[in-house]
Amino acid sequence: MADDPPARPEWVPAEGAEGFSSHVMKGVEGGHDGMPGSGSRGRQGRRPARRTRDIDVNALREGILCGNRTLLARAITVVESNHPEHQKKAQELLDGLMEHTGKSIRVGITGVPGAGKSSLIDALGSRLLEQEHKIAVLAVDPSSAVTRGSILGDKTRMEKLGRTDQAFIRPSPTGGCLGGVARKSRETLLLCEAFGFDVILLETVGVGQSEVTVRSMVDFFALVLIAGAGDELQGIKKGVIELADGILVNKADGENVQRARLAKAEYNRVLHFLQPATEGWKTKAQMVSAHTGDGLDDFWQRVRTFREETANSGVFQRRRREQNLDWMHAMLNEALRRRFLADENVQAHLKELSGKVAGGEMPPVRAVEALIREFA
Ligand SMILES: Nc1nc2c(ncn2[C@@H]2O[C@H](COP(=O)(O)OP(=O)(O)OP(=O)(O)O)[C@@H](O)[C@H]2O)c(=O)[nH]1
Ligand SMILES: [Mg+2]
Repeated sequence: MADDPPARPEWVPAEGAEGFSSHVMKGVEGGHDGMPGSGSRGRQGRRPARRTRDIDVNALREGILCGNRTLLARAITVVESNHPEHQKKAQELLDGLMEHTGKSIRVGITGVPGAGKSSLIDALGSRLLEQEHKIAVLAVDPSSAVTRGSILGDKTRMEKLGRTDQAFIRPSPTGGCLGGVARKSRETLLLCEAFGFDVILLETVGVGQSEVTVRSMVDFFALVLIAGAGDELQGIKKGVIELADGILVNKADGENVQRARLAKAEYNRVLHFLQPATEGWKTKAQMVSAHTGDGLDDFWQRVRTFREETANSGVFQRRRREQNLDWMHAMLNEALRRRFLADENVQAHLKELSGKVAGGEMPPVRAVEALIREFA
């Protein structure tokens, strides 16, 4: 679109710090997913890529470790870049920061659009700031690659957090598909930990696969529901409830309190019959209101108890280890797949074999065997 304005931050807080979460990038139109070598960047409406030789990994590392927000934001931009050279720099940077990561509590917040996730994060985050916590909020929204996601809404719905420079809010990276977005979000999370944020809140919209992905990045996973909408309307499947360590029945204020109470009882009844998401932990539903703040202290107390109990039982550490390994395997799968499909011999035969499989002339397994022989 020739008349598109040049991409630039769509929103900066009143004080306009450069390191703020204001870099909203235009969606990516291709099919790439942010992995190295995965196709071209969308050209239109992008700022020119930062030149690779301008990226000083040591300076970024030092900057992050001494709390420089501008350099943190710059490092995240490098992590989010799809450029293979930037990717290399990003990995070098992460390598040098790993020993400083892992010390936060990672909390995922999911729920259907409009359930009040951003409002809850704003209200809860503001309370936690008063308790001397350092808060980073990351959005994980695969659809943002196309639609720019909900961050445009979030700028108004995280008003309190957005006003203070004690909190850091980062919109969802664009990535083309969930895998790309997930990698970027994970790496951004690590940068935020190295920076010193001790509470990381990840918001994701509860439709499709993104909640499973966010579950695999966090320690405590909260599901936000609203009373009276009916399970079907909320698109909530039993499987999603089974991922949750806590259910928040939000908007329990005004005339809605009674309905929220009924919903809470109903969810607690359902939870009774389900497998808990975390070994040894009993998932419960509770009422909250982002508007009045009711229930937020209770919720945070639950998160703290969860952390204490699972750390004592070793479940906390075990989950983190498993998450790291799962991540490695996911990236290994992706890298192998990419290398395989880029192989000349594979490419030479793929079309013909695909035609045979599609036409029912060859069983898929034989085609796969033939392609793997070509690769080897
Ligand atoms: N009455 C009431 N309204 C609320 C409460 N929390 C959020 N809302 C309203 O619900 C609407 C949606 O809130 P958001 O916080 O943007 O919801 P969200 O889940 O982040 O939405 P998406 O990011 O678009 O998925 C807004 O109009 C809020 O003012 C609450 O506790 N009580
Ligand atoms: Mg939101």
